[in-house]
Amino acid sequence: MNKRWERTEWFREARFGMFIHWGLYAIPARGEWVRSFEKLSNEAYEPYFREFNPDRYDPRAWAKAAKAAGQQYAVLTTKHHDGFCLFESEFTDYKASNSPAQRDLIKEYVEAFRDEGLKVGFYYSLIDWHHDDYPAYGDRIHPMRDNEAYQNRPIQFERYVDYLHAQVKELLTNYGEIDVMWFDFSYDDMTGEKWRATELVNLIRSLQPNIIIDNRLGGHIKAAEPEVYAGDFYSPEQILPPGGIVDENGLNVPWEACITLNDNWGYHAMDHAYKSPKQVVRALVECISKNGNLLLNVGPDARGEIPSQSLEILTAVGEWMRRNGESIYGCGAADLPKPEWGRYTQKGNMLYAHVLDRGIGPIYFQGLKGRIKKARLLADGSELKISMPWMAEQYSDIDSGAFIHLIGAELPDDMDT
Ligand code: JFZ
Repeated sequence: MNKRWERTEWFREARFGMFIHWGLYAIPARGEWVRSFEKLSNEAYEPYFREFNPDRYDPRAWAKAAKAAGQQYAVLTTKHHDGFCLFESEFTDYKASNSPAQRDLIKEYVEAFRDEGLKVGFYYSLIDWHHDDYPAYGDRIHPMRDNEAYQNRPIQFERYVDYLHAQVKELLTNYGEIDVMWFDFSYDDMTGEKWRATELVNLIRSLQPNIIIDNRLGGHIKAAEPEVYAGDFYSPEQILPPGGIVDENGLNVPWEACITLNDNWGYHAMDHAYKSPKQVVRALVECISKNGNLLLNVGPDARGEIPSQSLEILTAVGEWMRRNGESIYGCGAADLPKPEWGRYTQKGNMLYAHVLDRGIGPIYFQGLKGRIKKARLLADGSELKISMPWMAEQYSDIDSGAFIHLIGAELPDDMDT
């Protein structure tokens, strides 16, 4: 079995994680790209650093919310594109301990989520709009892209790459065992060895042998000679891939769709376009039905609290997961065509039928004639009569505002697992 498949075993079991985008940008409250969109200079953005004091920051509450939602791991922004570090670093003054927060926010996050039994991940931005040696020339996203004086300043990009490597070493040395390293993002010619990615990944693997890394250093996860920095899982963003993700030999590659609860990653005071719990559950089921994970994002506010709308959705999803999580954790795609009425997930010889779009009349299980040993409704354990032509009778239309209900059909032992 290849190392990637071994390393990602817990990840493919966990299936559902919490993404957390949090930093200075929570104060302007217009999303984490506010510096770029509004072309804010370091000086214009400085007041937020001087003001950042998340007095209601309680990562234990975050961890409990994630656990109650059924999420098994979390990934928190240690540094986003604005360059502000939530962690203690000897290589910069632009960090939480130098702001009015005066604390190592990452240390508290790691301890709180570990205490709740969740796996812990770090997001780290390759892009850095604050660092003096990060280029703005020819850059379509840097806040100072139109400022000639800034563009023509003498920079030493290798000095920035040294800084990047040194901070990753701090993150993976000072906080115990870390489970996920989530880099973001390579673009245009800023990719791969521009970050000295092979050297970086070799460093990471020497510090944290069991860690899994995303694919955003710029490599390609393929069977034959993947780059050292190709990563362990693909990270489709705000999309659910049409099918699963496979390598050139058609073999499954681990992947994780990262999706926002509203329309922004970082806190946005005017963004009330929240997905419903049912939409989240449907997305989760779809990911697993295609052998993928879902990393669902929350953007805490400037005081350090997850928005109440987000918490309400997570609580509702958690109730569904409490009753139906068996059809998610450790499950993957079934070797069956997608049924009209929804999606299948499968684990071993247990098939889970997620009835998402209930039509008129009975539910048909095409291709399963003679292969269903028994069927139970996961939500309450009740028996479902499966009869010719392999339809579920007595399947009352229980879609009365409840979520998707499941039919856990235990298949004959001889079915290929
Ligand atoms: C990136 C970040 O820019 C964003 O703020 C958030 O952290 C998200 C999870 O990751 O979003 C991207 C990534 C890639 C591209 C654009 C935005 N891209 O390839 O154009």
